Amino acid sequence: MDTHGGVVAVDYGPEEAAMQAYLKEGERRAGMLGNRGPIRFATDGRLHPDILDAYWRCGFYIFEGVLQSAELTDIEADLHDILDRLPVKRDALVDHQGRPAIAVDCKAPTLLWSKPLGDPLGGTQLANGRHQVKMFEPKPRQDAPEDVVYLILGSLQFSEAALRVYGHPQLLAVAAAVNGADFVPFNEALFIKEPGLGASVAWHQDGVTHWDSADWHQGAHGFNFMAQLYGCTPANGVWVVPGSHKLGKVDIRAMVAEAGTERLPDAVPLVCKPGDVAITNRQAVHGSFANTSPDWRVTVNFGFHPRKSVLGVRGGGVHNAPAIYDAARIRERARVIGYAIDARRRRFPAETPFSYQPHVFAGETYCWDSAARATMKDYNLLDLSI
Ligand SMILES: O=C(O)CCC(=O)C(=O)O
Repeated sequence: MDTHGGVVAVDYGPEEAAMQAYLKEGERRAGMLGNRGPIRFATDGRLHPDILDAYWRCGFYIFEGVLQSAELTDIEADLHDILDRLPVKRDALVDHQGRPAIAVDCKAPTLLWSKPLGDPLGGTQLANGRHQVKMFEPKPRQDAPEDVVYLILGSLQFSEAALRVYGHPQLLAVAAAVNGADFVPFNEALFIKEPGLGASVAWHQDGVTHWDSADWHQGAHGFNFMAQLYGCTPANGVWVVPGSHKLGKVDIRAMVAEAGTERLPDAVPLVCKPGDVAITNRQAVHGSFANTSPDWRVTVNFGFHPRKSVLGVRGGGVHNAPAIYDAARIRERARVIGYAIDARRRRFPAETPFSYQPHVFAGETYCWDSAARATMKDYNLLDLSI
């Protein structure tokens, strides 16, 4: 499998020239935002206030050089294993070697499929109708598969390398700085954008529960970390409308109508090298285009919420069954943070592990062993989806 490049046999057709100009101009504007650099802490040990300021100003920040090459190699090995075990086609039960395919025995939603270069969500009522406008769907090459997997949910049950990223001490320190020390999980996923095949994710704002809350705020629906295995470019990466996380629920249909194009003029791309990790506010207007470029984009995606946004809230319906998220549910789902920290400690013993305040206060310790592994099957039935 060649995951480092390939032949571009496709482009945006009649939109190609405008698209190329947009990608270039977006990258130029992204470079002017002042919201990227290594994770830095002030002398008091807190996340550097300049980082927090830039994150809250823009709605996203790119942490450079977070994952080192050994970790990227681990993630790539797991990715190859996952890709090798995918069902041969949508609804198939076996992989290309005739083995039971990955995830076919899962109860929770896991593999999400799309037509190659398609937009499976835009303009539909899926996921609460949040993807208001359908994106342009370039024509795939003739020998393209009928469907491709573009998103894998509950991904930590399929990749210990991704689980270890989830336990990264500096990223968890960022989560505590943004959401409070008692931050809680959201969900985890792998976004896979194969060159010439990868689907678009239509413009949207995440979040369902708090748009009309009296105590709504710019961080009410949490954030996602987006760790990049191969880096990402304007052509294959996520785009964000800076500052849009502060606006409340936005009429994306009107934005596109006003622009006369889905190439939203204020949006900018996340541009990352391998090992960079973006943090993106879920309330920001964001999306990604079909990947007609020659480059793979694989994102290890995982989100966290402020506990206050989750406790006692009726959530779900998008990622799993609706339910009221009580303290027991949160505690059960946050086990995975404990497992991730321990899994990471075993692989990277020289690092100081993150100390997750709710576990420390409750006197809970977690051990990543075979019994813990067994509990990960369908763990995402308990995602905290707000
Ligand atoms: O990775 C992508 O293309 C989309 C990511 C996204 O929409 C999200 O994390 O909410």
